[in-house]
Amino acid sequence: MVSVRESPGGLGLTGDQLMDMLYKMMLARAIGQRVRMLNRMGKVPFAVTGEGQEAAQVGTAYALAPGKDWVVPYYRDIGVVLVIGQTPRDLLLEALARGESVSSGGRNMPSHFSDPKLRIVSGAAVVATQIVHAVGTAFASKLRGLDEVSMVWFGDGATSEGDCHEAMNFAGIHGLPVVFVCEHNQYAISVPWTKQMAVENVSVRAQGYGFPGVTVDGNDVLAVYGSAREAVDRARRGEGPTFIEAKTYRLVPHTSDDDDRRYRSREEVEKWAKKDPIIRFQAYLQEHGLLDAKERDDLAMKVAEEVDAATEYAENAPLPDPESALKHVFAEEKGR
Ligand SMILES: Cc1ncc(C[n+]2csc(CCOP(=O)(O)OP(=O)(O)O)c2C)c(N)n1
Repeated sequence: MVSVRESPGGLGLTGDQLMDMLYKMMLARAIGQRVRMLNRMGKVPFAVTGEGQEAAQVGTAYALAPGKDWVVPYYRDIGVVLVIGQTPRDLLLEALARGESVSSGGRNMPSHFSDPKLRIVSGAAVVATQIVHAVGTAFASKLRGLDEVSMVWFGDGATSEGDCHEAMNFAGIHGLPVVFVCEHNQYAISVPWTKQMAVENVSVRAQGYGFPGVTVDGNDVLAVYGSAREAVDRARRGEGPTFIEAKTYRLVPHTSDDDDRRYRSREEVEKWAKKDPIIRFQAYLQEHGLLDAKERDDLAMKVAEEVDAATEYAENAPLPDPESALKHVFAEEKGR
């Protein structure tokens, strides 16, 4: 397993970029928590968020060129879309299904992110279908001779789907500029990873499709970034795909409809809470003299204020016009 513990300068990141990474991780956590709270208040019908997976999300997305590369997230990827340029307001409008939400104007399921100007590709709830879509955008970029990379995120359960194997096979054959990111959070709802794969590291599968696979500590944002940087650089050089397996843990139930006490112990969750990627990164920055306790608390305050302001804005924003419910579903008559 790759565990990059390099000096802050070693990965070519500036102090400002390191602080921005921490900020995006904290913002992703706070937005996830807010969406779950709004669900308990009866305001968001369904919440699916990614608390615990912020390092895997922010570390990978940070290697992309926002607005130029193709971003194909899955439902937990609040950290990904924040790095690419979505705002807390965008995310709260999306969660509350408001008409002005850029994702789908309130039509799609919550957490099905999309943003045409940022090249965030809309996904479906059907597990692993987005992996094929990302191979499609990568194929188009290659055919057109464009210097674009596609990155796609998915869970460990998604690696059992035919779509994942077909996508990897096609990408390997055509040497496509795509990076596969498996956020291995150890469960597919209640099914543990040991019932999804008979290998210790799912990254070994990449070899079967003719490209490199790497397993990384998914709670170490710099280790994740290091492997993503290398994968994106490879893709841009025309050397084809890479599979990154970021080993992490979902600290919250699968969704607001799930009771995780039915299939995992509190001791296990507690054990992983001690490896919280945000606390780890804060400690790392403090050790390197890049963050002190006051700056950390100020950042937490700024994040809380932004999420409050975004919530207030989104709660007051109008719901979609009921007339618009079938928009983009059926072909529209000419002239309408
Ligand atoms: C093809 C398909 N099968 C089943 C489901 C129901 N389902 C939704 S999420 C999920 C678990 C996916 O697990 P994983 O890929 O590990 O991602 P995680 O949710 O753990 O992040 C399942 C089975 C679905 N949406 N699509």
